[in-house]
Amino acid sequence: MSPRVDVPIADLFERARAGERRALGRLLSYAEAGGARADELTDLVHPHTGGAHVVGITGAPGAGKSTLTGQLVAHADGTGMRCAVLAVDPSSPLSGGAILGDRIRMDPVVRQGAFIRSMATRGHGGGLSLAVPAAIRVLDAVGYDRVVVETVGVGQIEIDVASAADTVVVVVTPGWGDAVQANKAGLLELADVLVVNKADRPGADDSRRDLELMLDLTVLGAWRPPIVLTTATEARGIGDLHDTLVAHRGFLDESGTLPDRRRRRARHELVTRVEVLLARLTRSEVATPDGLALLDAVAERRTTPSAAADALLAAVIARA
Ligand SMILES: Nc1nc2c(ncn2[C@@H]2O[C@H](COP(=O)(O)OP(=O)(O)OP(=O)(O)O)[C@@H](O)[C@H]2O)c(=O)[nH]1
Ligand SMILES: [Mg+2]
Repeated sequence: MSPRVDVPIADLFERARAGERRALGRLLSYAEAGGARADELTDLVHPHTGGAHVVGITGAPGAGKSTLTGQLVAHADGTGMRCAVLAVDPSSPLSGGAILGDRIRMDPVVRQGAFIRSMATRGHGGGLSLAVPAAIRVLDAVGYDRVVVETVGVGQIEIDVASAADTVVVVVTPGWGDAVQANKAGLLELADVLVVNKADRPGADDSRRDLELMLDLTVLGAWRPPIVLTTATEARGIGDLHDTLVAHRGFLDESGTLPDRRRRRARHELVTRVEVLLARLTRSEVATPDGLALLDAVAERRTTPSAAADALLAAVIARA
């Protein structure tokens, strides 16, 4: 039994850039685990990022996101585009089952030799909110042309992924309910491209019309999200979707929107980082003798919660 050698991150990065998948896998584990190693990694790869087109794919559970992702990556690969997939599931702990399910549905991805990685709730404070952008950055830096991030359309992680993506694809299925739900959840506001998947089922054209109506009622910028009909299981509409993604990327470049998006991404990531940092410092400060004294003072009503919070914040800032 040989002890696990601690390879420097810079060496792993060089090996990953040269196409070594195991090295890339280790880097992603560091990104996922967070902490000092993840920060070191982020600092190392940051100058090498910006080349990949980051595509977020979201939508209700079971809408066909993984099947669609598989087909999309297979198609892109056929055009000579190298893709990596990050499958993010905030609802389940990482299990063999989840990975296996994704791998089967993304069979075309695996067959093409594209890189696929699953991420679940495991991770550091702030968890996926920091781990996802960190992992995207690694995949970008090692030279993938397109990084596809699949997430289930619920909750905060959606906002995180949308902020990290250049292009956000929202997937709905035929039936009025799905489009309305997506609208209510605020997903339509995030969308750059809308997909009605399972177009083999009745009602796909109705869904398209419903979405057009919702878009008519939305204040849009220079880009009106195109609506693409797909049947992922039969690889139909995939070429259209691919072309639409390429067109959106072109729009971002030509309209000068890309720097705005990247600034928005930086803002979101920085704010999240500081929030996570402050939360950690606050929890440790409250466990110090001074912190405990503050808790007693509030509990015994010798001071007010807001005065105690101000005192705690001052102590955290003094220590930071
Ligand atoms: N009829 C039909 N079924 C589809 C289509 N696309 C996907 N499915 C099926 O829908 C089911 C869910 O597909 P997935 O690709 O796992 O959907 P998902 O959105 O990734 O699901 P979660 O990640 O669990 O949220 C599977 O049984 C697919 O075979 C389609 O275009 N038509
Ligand atoms: Mg899926």
